[in-house]
Amino acid sequence: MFGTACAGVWSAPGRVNLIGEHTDYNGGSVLPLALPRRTWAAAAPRADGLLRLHSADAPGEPAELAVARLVPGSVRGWAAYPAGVAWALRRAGYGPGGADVHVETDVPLGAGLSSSAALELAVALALTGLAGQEADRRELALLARDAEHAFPGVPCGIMDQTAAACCITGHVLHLRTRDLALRQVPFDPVAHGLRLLVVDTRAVHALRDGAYAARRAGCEAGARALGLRLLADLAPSQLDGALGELEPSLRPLVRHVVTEEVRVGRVVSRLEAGDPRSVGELLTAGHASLRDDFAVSCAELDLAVSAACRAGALGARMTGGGFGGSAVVLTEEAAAAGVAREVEAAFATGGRRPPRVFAVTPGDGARRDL
Ligand code: GAF
Repeated sequence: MFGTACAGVWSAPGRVNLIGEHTDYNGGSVLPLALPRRTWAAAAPRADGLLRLHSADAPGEPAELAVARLVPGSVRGWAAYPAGVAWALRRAGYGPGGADVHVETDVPLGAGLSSSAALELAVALALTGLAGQEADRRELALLARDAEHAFPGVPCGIMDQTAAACCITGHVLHLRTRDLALRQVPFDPVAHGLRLLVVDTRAVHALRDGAYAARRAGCEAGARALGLRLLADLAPSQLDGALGELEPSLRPLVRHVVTEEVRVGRVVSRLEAGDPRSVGELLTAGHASLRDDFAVSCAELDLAVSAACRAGALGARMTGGGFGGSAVVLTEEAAAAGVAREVEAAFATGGRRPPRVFAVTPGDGARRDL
């Protein structure tokens, strides 16, 4: 692409969140795993301070930007993500003067599987790697999160970037977002005769970004009204009393965040006790809370979850921000093919685009490949 050999190839995965949704900007806990699907960044340093960016998914001439002149709002389209990362790294004293970067991915785009964070972390690792720097993974995740706020302008939490940076094979990442304490919790569905399926509904809803920001603002308003710094500071035993103090529109948001935090704790305990089968019911309860209280599900996600459960799955829920995107399903291995068929049949009956259903196992976080 650039007429020079690359100095290295770095990659980072997409993620699926097992449970702990819309808790990561409330100081709560999340439990993502890295997908065995990744974004790769092949890169070479440049001495002239230019960042040239090319993606296999955006054919055409590379974007060409001067790193020192990058400012929020100055880059549009997919290049805003890597440009934002270069900007955030530079402000923190990382990265080379300039670089040529080519990216490719097999993470489904726009499917709620965090292709953005995969791109950000692959590029963050590439740029620090080119400069011979070894940055702390959690710091890189925070810088990538800052980049996403400032450049594409998405007010996301810290889950996706930390998952891309810190997940390891065979585990879910238990991240406490209030202080970024993290623990790797063993999760090997295949060894237990289980399958974890992702259902990419291929539904993308236009209200996605504004509605995400509105939910976040609602949670912050709820915390303020209760005199809390973070909503996750509210103990479950205080929930009923707190709901009585809130204006009606904020009550379901607060209830979701507090009950979701309890569900995450239970899932972690059950996984640590070596009983992954029993987490299914908690996944389905989490979906009901996201659908009824947090109101971030949609017809396609509800259809995927109900069809999977009807076909005998142990549990299912939407995963990620919602309003389209993907669901995650836990099922016995023997029932997995039937569950996938039932979900596909339900979509066909409703005249919807066929969903993509695939099994996943927890993969590796960001790394250097070459
Ligand atoms: C999106 C955001 F990017 C995450 O930070 C998180 O809030 C998630 O939605 C909902 O749990 O993926």
